[in-house]
Amino acid sequence: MTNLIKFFISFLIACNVVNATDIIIDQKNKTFLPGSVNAKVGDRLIFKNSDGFAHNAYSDNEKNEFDIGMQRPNQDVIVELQAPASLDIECAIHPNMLLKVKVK
Ligand SMILES: [Cu+2]
Repeated sequence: MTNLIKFFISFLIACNVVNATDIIIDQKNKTFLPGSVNAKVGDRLIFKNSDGFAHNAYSDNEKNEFDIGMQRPNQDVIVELQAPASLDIECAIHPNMLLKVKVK
């Protein structure tokens, strides 16, 4: 690999880190707020829990698979988005909760 290509790849990686956005997703009254967001690879979802009981968030999408486990009230959990995809994120404790994330 030439040095120019190496430099260019490093530059792209650096740009992605600089442009990464933290997207806050609250969980309140058994609802993800907001209920749908647009994001890009490298962005971070910051899950908050404003309810007085535990929540969860998980994704079965093969490119962005995660399960944050038992999330206690007022606990923050961070998930970095790995690949372009349309995600349906659900709470294992409350099956009616749904968060749609479109990752570009
Ligand atoms: Cu929940």
